Amino acid sequence: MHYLARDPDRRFDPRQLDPRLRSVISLAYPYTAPAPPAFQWPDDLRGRIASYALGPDYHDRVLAAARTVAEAIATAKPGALIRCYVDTGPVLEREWAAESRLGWFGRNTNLLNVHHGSYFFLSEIFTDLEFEAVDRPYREHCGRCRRCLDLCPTNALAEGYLIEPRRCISYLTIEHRGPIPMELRSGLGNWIFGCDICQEVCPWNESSGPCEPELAPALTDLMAMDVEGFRRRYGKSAVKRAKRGGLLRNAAVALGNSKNPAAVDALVSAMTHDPEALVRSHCAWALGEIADARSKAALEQARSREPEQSVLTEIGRALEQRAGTCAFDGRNQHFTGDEQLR
Ligand code: B12
Repeated sequence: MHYLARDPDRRFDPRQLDPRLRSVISLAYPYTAPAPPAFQWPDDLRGRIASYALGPDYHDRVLAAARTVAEAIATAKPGALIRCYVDTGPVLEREWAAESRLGWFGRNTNLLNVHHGSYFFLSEIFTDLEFEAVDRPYREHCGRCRRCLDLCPTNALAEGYLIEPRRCISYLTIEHRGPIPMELRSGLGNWIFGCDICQEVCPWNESSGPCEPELAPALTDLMAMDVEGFRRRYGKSAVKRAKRGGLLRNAAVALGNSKNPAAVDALVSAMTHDPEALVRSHCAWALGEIADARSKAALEQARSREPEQSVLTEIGRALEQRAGTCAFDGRNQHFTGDEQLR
């Protein structure tokens, strides 16, 4: 996310963008968030997608809504300078929204308000119009609650309203390119695009009802998806940002986390045929996590024909992992040297 470090002056002061600007109008656009799914993970091999990314790409929806407001302003004040933003420009959206009293800056680092929790998008209209400022006191309602901090599986949140994005599942599954750091893979669980844990556990958030299974894609189907299939399924959704390779990488990690032997065939097939080394290497890792005779045989076979060093390294590691694993009830049992002696 190096783009965040670009143009810091413009980020902090929109007048650097255009000196005529005088006001920021902050808009909040609520979205619905289904409850954690009813399906039985890891028996049912489905991946979770953050609720903001279910349905059509929010950028289009939110920008269209902001433009409707902008047009109303333009009609009332012909000739006014008006610019709309959603996520796209160098704009600190939560800070403007907090200044506008749309909510408070929550411990999970999202903006929260008492009506919608944190399930709303932000957008802004920058304008040269001046308004009479009506200030209201800033109140925060997190109190001593620290559920989001305690329940984040990768410990991405810290005291002081801070996030370490490089540990955040949302960052890892959407923005991060390349391999998922080894020590964070298990924390991803079955999240394959974004994550809602720090929102789901927040007492201010309410779900809109049960998560239908079709909102949680079958992971083994995803592993077989080619570029065209990805474009057809996710071309109009925010999920396209992860790109096909990123999404399949995440799905492979989720399948590895499931430790469910029903994932083996799809993983072996993708490790053998997928055109992207990133996907093949994460399939190798996942096979190392699943105690099943087929995964060991497939890893050994792949080792003899894999051209990419990065994948070979993962295959080697996975085979070592398999050597320290014994099949028991179809689930992995990991031993340290001491435990094996007992
Ligand atoms: C980069 C980014 C991310 C990154 C990094 C997140 C981050 N905290 O910076 C990642 C990929 C991890 C991410 C994840 C998510 N994101 Co995001 N993300 C953004 C984006 C594009 C930029 C954020 C930014 O500028 N960061 C820069 C750094 C410098 O900010 P910072 O680390 O938070 O620190 C600064 C401020 O926060 C401030 N600050 C720190 N502490 C405090 C305390 C108080 C009281 C105040 C006033 C200020 C303050 O000072 C710091 C220095 O300036 C914004 C859109 C935008 N343009 O604003 C959306 C945005 C913040 N994301 C959004 C969403 C929905 C999410 C997710 C929920 C998506 C998901 N379900 O997976 C998760 C939530 C994860 C989390 N707990 O934050 C929404 C949030 C809506 C809301 N209600 O708050 C936004 C506003 C997009 C939008 N247009 O709606 N996101």
